[in-house]
Amino acid sequence: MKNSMILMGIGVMIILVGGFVFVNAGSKGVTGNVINEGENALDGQTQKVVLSQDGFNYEDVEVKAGQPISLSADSSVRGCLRSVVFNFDGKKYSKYLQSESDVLELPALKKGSYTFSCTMGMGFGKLNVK
Ligand SMILES: [Cu+2]
Repeated sequence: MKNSMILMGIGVMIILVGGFVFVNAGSKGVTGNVINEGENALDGQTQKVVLSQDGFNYEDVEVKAGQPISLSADSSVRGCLRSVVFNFDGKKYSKYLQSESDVLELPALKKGSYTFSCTMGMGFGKLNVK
């Protein structure tokens, strides 16, 4: 009798824990950082943008307006260009993107063309927001 109660308790626990994990995983797919490439990004989602180097500068990148940006740099970006700085309305956003997994979070932007550079002001790039 006692054993079956314990077993039932364990069963309920497993269902609760399982349900929690399931719900958690489910919500992750909806509200987490669902990342899409540029134009395919859906409303409210973070867009992933990967910087590349082009000569002494950055290749221009294009993003959608009104959605936060998650920016990283691929292996073509070398030296001081791995340290980027953006200036939006007098607010600075800067990070040293040491590896390809380092990310600089940028806010949602209005349409326009924004210039950015390495923190030394040597290499430049254009962020086109459409
Ligand atoms: Cu530089």
